[in-house]
Amino acid sequence: MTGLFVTLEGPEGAGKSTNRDYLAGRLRKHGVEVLLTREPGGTPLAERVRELLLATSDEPMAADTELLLVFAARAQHIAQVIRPALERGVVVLCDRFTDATYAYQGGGRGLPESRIAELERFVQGDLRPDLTLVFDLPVEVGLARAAARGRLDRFEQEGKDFFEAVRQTYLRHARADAGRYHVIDAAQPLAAVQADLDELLPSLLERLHG
Ligand code: Z5A
Repeated sequence: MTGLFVTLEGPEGAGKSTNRDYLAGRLRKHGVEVLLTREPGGTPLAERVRELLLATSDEPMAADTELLLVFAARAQHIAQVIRPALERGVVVLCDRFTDATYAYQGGGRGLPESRIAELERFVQGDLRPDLTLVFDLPVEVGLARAAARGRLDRFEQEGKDFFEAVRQTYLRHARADAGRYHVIDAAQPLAAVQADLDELLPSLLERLHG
């Protein structure tokens, strides 16, 4: 039996973590085994790489260094956590994955998509998410939510253009593959976002048991 690999994506403050926990609760009510994880991170070693990626520093991080660190953490996460869970038939709910690399290192930093695609093939082989939920919202709304939390990390200190490019990259990828992506209006009140997730639940359960 193989599990289901579901990723949650979107710009800052889109509600990915909040809704990942909500979806996990709904699935568990149906007796489904769920594993919650995140990127960058998801294992002790990958979490250390996350710290490097998010920390502000006097030494600027080259865009290629950032890209390679993201994929180094991902290689560890896949080997230690994601593949073993999927092989056990578990539903993996992952807060960000390679779509974030296309959005942040591709759209935001301007690295060529072909370079990201090459690393994607190298690190992931044929592993791709079965479903990607894109929580979409205007950049200013997300940044306001992130700012309300206090101290900003290295990414959150980027300007509005960076985040607009991130958002547009997510939307472009979603338009190109309607079978894998599901875009959710994350600017709605939380209850409305979660009602949208409730509507998705039957098809998720069907994919799992079908
Ligand atoms: N990154 C990268 O560059 N390349 C990669 O390949 C990967 C990642 C994988 C860390 O990610 C950084 O790594 C990220 C990109 C980069 N950039 N940054 N920064 P992260 O996911 O840990 O960080 P994040 O995007 O900043 O997460 P976040 O701001 O915590 O967002 P969230 O998880 O989407 O939101 P949340 O914590 O669920 O909600 C934020 C707040 O909004 C919270 O107070 C909620 O109660 C509130 N909220 C949520 N939904 C609503 C609605 N609908 N209405 C009102 N308020 C709401």
